[in-house]
Amino acid sequence: MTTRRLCNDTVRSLPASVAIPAYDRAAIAPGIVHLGVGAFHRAHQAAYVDDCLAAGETGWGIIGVSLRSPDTRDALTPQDGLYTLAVRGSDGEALQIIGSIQSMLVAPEDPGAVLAALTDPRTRIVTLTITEKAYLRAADGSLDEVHPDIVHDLANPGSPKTAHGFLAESLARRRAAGTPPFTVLCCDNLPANGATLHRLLIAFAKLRDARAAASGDALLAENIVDAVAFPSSMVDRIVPATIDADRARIAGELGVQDAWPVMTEPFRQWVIEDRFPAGRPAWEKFGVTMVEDVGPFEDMKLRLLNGAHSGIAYLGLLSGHATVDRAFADPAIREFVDRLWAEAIPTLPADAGLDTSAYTAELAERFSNTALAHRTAQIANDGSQKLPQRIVASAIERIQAGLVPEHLTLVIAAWIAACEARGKDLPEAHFTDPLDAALAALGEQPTLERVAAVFDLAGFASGKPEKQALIELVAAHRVHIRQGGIALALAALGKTGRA
Ligand code: CS2
Repeated sequence: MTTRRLCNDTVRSLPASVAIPAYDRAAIAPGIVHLGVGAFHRAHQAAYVDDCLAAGETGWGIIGVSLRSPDTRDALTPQDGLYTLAVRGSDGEALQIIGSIQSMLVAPEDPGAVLAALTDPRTRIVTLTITEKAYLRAADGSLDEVHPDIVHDLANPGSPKTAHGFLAESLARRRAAGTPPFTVLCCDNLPANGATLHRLLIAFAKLRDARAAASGDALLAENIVDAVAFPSSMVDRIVPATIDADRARIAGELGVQDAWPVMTEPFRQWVIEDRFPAGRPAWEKFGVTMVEDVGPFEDMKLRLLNGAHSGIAYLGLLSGHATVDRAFADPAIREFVDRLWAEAIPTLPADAGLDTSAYTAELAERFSNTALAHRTAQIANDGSQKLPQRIVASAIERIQAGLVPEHLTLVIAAWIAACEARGKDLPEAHFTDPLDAALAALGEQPTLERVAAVFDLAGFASGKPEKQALIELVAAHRVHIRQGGIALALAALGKTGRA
């Protein structure tokens, strides 16, 4: 087995079947700082940017920032930022070396270096994939002002920990230096993701401003409202976590080691609101859809793809299925997903030209991709952060329309049951959730009280008149799961009372 690494020196000697960056990496200037350089970013935005660089653009290299762990930097720096993207379809695997990430920074090691990259006038776009929980929202969706990291960042603006702290401080420094602001492009699975981050950042900036008022600093919050663009975007590509067998297989095919290749599917989609005052790569040349309002696309993706994903994950885990394709091949789960879609589709705007039949047909094909081995436990992580936009929002709208969101609420009940099954039918840390400690502290309770307590903790349907009806539906499913497992809960569908 080879010990040579994939890097600038070895990339030219890879087998001809492997696509390599067809451009001079040394001639590329950085233009994008990306926060959250996980596998998703490397399979999605970094691949689109790589296409633009290959087409001759030179000003949009990516500086990757990890807000927490050094793992990705440790894997990629010895490889000059290069890594393999393995595109796995039912007809085989295509390998491509991506060259768009030029350098990597680890925020906790050197926040000053991250601020330097963010304040560099060449940085004109900041993209983010930091996962839902890193936006630090309280149960009601507003900024969690008492979160220890927010408190830290307010007290130490020059050495932040959070995305909010980095964005606020660098925008303030750019303004002080007369450098125009960068565009902030959120790429996380949140509804109205750009507007949501904009709102949270203004709340954070107001807290900063209140502290700085005494020293007479200019108001940052106003600057963020007036001068900074936050286009929303819908991102889509399924990216299962890399396992050691993938590393071994890729090393065999490349003839050199890649410490962290990224696995993905052939499908990819990116819909972006076209508001980039400081310029942008010509993404539209590579299949990116530039629109005025991304809302309908975002809702369709969150409610149909991600909603079904969460359903498949929790129902799959409770039925003993380790991967999405296996769960989706289970006739009971397959039928459930079709009905879940039937419940969610009427909540999407009818006049936005969405072709939901074509979309769900394509989703069914993507979920059946056996080459991906996308683990149900991976999707099960952070349910409390994901379910509001994937499931709860559509369930509320169904009740508003006088209909019963039976299938949608079963996903919530299955989430609760899967959380409780850890350490019993499922391994202890099979998946995790920011609410784990709070959930564990609830202790024994009757089902209805427990479901209500979980809703309160997670902020599901917070302040909505439909909340109680949802709690009752979830509790009824929960009783069925307790009595006869997920099979009984599925068999009972269609027999619950009207909302
Ligand atoms: C998944 C998503 O892990 C999850 O929660 O639902 O990561 C999903 O694979 C992507 O959003 C697809 O674009």
